[in-house]
Amino acid sequence: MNAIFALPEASTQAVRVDGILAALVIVSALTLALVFGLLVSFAIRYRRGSKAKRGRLPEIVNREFEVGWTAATFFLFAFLFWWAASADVGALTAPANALEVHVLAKQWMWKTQHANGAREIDELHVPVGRPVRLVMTSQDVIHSFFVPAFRIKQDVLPGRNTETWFQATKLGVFHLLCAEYCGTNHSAMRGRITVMREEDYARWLSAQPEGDDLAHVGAKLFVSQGCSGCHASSSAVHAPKLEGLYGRTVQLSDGRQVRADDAYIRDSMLQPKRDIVAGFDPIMPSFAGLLDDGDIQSLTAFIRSLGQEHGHD
Ligand SMILES: [Cu+2]
Repeated sequence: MNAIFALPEASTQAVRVDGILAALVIVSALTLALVFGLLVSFAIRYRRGSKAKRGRLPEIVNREFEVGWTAATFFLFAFLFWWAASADVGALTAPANALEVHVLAKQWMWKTQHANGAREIDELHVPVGRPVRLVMTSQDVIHSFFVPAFRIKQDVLPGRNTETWFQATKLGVFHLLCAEYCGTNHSAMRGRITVMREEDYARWLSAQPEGDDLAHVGAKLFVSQGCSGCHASSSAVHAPKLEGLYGRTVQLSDGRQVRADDAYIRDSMLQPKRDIVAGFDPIMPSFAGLLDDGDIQSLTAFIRSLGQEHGHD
């Protein structure tokens, strides 16, 4: 019990979620008190043998009263739904200026990678007061990225990207847990999120060993996996150009339009026959089994580095 009340409220989302929870508890408690109050008072007043007046309903209970009461409660519940749903939906889309961190989950650890290439295992260092966007995927089974102090929980799935974001409001070290049963050592799949001052974070980041950043790794894969044979701008093969692709709307040959986001780029590598770009032949082979999730993250980062139409909105 004590642990619940001792849980830190360490992100903007935590403040939002706690506000909704408090409001729901208060509304529920008031409703409960009203219903039980009436129940008990009526039971006493109209008990068998009491002298209370029985018969017709009092004047106040009329049609307008019923309509008003029903409408008022309807709008109250519609408001509660909108309020809670907008907080959940808002947790999915990060602000455009968010720091980007890639998360790779596997049995049984969390691997995180910062934009400059710095890597961590079961740890994540972030600055306070800045939105951090997490782009996550799993190497094996379903995991779930759960930070109780931030009130965020997002499933991490094999074969696709999921996203969430947070903005830490307190300095300190917070638990990172896996909230989806993922095998024998599920309960041991935990990490730490360290929230630091902006300048401490910058110092920490520059002290990390120079990892190749994702886009760099992706550029090497682009050549070694043979992508450049068709997709390089100098190639003679008729294949879609990748410059400026990221974030753009793509016209497909079957008339659909899709946005070239992480999911589209991933699908195009693994299931290239699914979304054929208008004006091109379905000649690309699938890279399923040839690229692992880390490779796909790197290639996606490389494609994004080739130019972007507009930010993540
Ligand atoms: Cu897990």
